Amino acid sequence: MAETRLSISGMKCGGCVATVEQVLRAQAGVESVEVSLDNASAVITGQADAGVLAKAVTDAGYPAVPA
Ligand SMILES: [Cu+2]
Repeated sequence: MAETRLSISGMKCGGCVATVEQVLRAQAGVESVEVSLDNASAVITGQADAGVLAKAVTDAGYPAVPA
């Protein structure tokens, strides 16, 4: 099972975390999602492409890059 880590900026509260989780879970190939507000990061398992995941989160308003 592939694991992808993203560095995500702009998350300020649990609502932001929920939004990011929702966006990531909606992507094809995603098995599980763990978003950390404290670490400004996410860990995703599954076969999704890191660049695609980063773009989806960025497009939702939280600039993200593969970490
Ligand atoms: Cu928020």
